[in-house]
Amino acid sequence: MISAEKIPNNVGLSSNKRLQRALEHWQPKYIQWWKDMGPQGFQDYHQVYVRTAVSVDPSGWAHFEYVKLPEYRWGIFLADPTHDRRIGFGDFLGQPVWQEVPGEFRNQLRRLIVTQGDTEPASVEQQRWLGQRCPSMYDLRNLFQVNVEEGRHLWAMVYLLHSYFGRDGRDEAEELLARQSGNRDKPRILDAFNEPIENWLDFFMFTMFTDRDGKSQLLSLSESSLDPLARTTRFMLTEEAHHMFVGETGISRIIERTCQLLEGAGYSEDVRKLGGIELPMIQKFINLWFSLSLDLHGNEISTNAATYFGNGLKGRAQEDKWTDHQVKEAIYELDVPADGRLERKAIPMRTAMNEVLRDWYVGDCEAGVQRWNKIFERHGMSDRLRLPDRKFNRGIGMFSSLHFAPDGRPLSNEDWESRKHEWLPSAADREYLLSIMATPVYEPGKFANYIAPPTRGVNRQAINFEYVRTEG
Ligand code: BYC
Repeated sequence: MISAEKIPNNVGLSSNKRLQRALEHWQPKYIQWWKDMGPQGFQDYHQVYVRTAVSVDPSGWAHFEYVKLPEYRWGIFLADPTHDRRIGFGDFLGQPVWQEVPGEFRNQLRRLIVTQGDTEPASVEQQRWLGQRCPSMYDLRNLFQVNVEEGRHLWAMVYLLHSYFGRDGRDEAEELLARQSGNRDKPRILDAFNEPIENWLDFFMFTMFTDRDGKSQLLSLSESSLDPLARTTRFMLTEEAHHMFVGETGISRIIERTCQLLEGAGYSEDVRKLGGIELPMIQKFINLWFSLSLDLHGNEISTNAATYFGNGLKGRAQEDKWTDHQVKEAIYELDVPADGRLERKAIPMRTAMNEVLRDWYVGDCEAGVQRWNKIFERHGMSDRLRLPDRKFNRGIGMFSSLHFAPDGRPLSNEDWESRKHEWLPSAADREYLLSIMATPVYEPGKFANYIAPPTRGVNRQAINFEYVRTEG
């Protein structure tokens, strides 16, 4: 039975019979999906200390308790409405925002919501085996926190589909549980969400870089003229921040530990011999997940993006920081491959909206990498990590048929094939990572050898708090 107690919400669920009926049909399928495709081995006998959103005010969205994962209360929340909110960009600038979906934009909005929704369960599927290889109980709990919140983000998109898209929306909601990450016949929509995440270096890089694409896409959707979409995504951003924290601090702790191991051995030892993760390996995983996440922003030149902007469906991150919100005349300059060279070209900015968002994203990633580099400074080491050039290893967009080194130098096919494992993880790298993660660390307060403990625990609990309890 669907109830406000089981599904905390601020969308008037108890008085909305139509939505209740739709969710009553969908929810059992969701739970079945969670059991089949969610965290493997942690469904029945474990209680996890997680945060549950029970309202959108500061005291309500971080309510901590022990929960059995399938009993998590996935809620539906919209950020508080803005009084007299007006459309902030595009051709309808200044008009009141929409509380219903305009017929002429129905397909475009559905596509955006389905694409966003598809990524959420995909990430849970990608991460489902990680609990078996976790570096500590603290990290195990953070993994599950991220997983349940991605589940809630799926609920957020399903709420929109059920409430505003009628029968089509119901069908799409079912399909969101039918596609599967990495499945040959029914893959997830966007490429990065079909990549395996089999070790914790992948996981931390994914939450650093791919969740940050989540942030940039959610920022741009939170500008939408469709007010329920804007309010839903605005609230999702509060949770997304924690996911990026998990990624950024996870990598910080690996770097910290590597520096400690190097120091302890007088900088002469091979870090692998000490059971740590060497810096070139960390760089390779940056190269991989940054480039995959750049792809998630779509083609550099995109009429889809121009249409979304013109129609007011998807804006820019922090649209109010721009002065021109219509962008009818503005141009954008970018390097376009032509006859084996790059040529500077000016294109209408509306068609470059994916690239504009990518610029914002690259800046946000760059700041994160600089924070990592501070760790080397503190240790008095000259090593530095860096983002690869944005043309490197691209699978989507105008550079996808060409090859470039991480510094942006063009490469022939042969050079690329012979050198790519200098820059991207090889099978041997992955094998090594699995070997040091083969034995999970489940003892409170203990950490795997390759990662330093965090500086503090969750919700002011101690680092050695029992974040995951096994039922007796
Ligand atoms: N993989 O004109 P274009 C998150 C396709 S992450 C495969 O550039 P558009 C999260 C495209 O579908 C954020 N295909 O497309 C993070 C199109 O195909 P068709 C997720 C791709 O629409 C961690 C064609 O190429 N949210 O939340 O302007 C954990 C032409 O491309 C890809 C969103 O993505 C790709 N990477 O841009 C959990 C927001 N890229 O129609 C969650 C909603 C492009 O020709 N989505 N294609 O067959 C969008 O805004 C847009 O769909 C995209 C693509 C920016 C993704």
